[in-house]
Amino acid sequence: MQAVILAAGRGTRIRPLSDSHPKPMLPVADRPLLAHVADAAVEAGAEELVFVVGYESDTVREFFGDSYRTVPVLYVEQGATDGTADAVDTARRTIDGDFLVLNGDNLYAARDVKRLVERSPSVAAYEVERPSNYGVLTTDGGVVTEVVEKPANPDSRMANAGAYVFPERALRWLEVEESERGERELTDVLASVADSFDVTPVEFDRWLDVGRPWELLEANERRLGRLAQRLDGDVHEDATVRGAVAVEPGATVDSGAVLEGPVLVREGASVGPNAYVRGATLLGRGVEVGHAVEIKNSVVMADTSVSHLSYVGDSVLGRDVNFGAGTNVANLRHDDQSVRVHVKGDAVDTGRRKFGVVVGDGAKTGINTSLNAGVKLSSGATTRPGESVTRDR
Ligand code: TTP
Repeated sequence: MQAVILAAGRGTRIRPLSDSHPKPMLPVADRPLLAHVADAAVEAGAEELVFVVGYESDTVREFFGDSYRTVPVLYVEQGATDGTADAVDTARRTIDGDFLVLNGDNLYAARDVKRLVERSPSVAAYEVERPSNYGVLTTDGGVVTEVVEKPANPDSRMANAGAYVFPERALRWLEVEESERGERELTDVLASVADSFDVTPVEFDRWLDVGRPWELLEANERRLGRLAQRLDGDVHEDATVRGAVAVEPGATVDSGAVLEGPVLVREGASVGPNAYVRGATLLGRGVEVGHAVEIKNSVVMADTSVSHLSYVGDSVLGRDVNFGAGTNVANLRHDDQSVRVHVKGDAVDTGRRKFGVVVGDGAKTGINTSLNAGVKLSSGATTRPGESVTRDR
């Protein structure tokens, strides 16, 4: 069976992290999010991976090449990102037989995807707290009868998790009308499939849709939670390592540093003397953590530098960021309410009591900058020495 993996989106809600990288290529533990999706597809038995790409597609092509874990890889380029049904339509000519569809920005458990493939035709269902925010699956006698978008009075708590195994005939039903948000959506294709076939809802145990910055942090928390201790890099004998800490070859951890897992220190990264890095934290390739810096529960992408005496907590830092000495991140509000982050102009509740900042590629802070909880710095932004930043910039 072929797996069609949708990875053409612009990732507007996760900006600035997607300013120069497609969202599916953002790091989750030791590889891009999209590679976790590809892994799930391969482990579920996919015999070919068809990536639908568009925005910044070269990054995807360079990473996967023409095969992944011995499975052949094809790419189709979606011109305008007109929706998930349009994305599959782009791949139509390459599809032969029943096919699996996965979102390139969702974290799946391979065993769930495997069950989906075994029960074809099928759709992934996931139990959610607030079904009225989702497309809700209505079932009768174990088959899907309807998908109702954002119902006021939902029939169940089973959300459409956006993973499907469609029969080849579904290719005839891709020309659906535009939805309210102006996109041609696979949900509407599912409705046509369900009219002619018995579509089985397969309840997924684990599922995470990575749309916004704090969901990338959560994806990392989940996957770093699977780390085992592996000290292949150069760890000073006076450093302390507790729990699931992985230090890749070519990474260094200096004297007096304390690492409490889960922590992944990627190739070429360095942790300075007396630094304190605690879980769940990813230090990407080439990251430099200075003397007496504390980093907690954060994603720090490649080639970023956090200079001496800084604190970073519950944050996502892009690539090539430079935090000047003494930069401090707040990650908790005085009123103990959960932290809000602006997404496309609206203040959105992250649902997290602790959340720090989101920093775009190449941003630089002056020494002794204070960054308030929930602040976003755009790519290339700068702050002045001693500045206290309480609004996005
Ligand atoms: P979305 O998360 O709905 O869209 P997006 O990734 O562009 O993000 P945002 O809403 O923040 O701008 O898309 C779900 C998946 O489908 C995702 O993996 C991207 C993919 N996709 C396509 O491949 N083509 C498309 O036209 C659309 C809309 C999405």
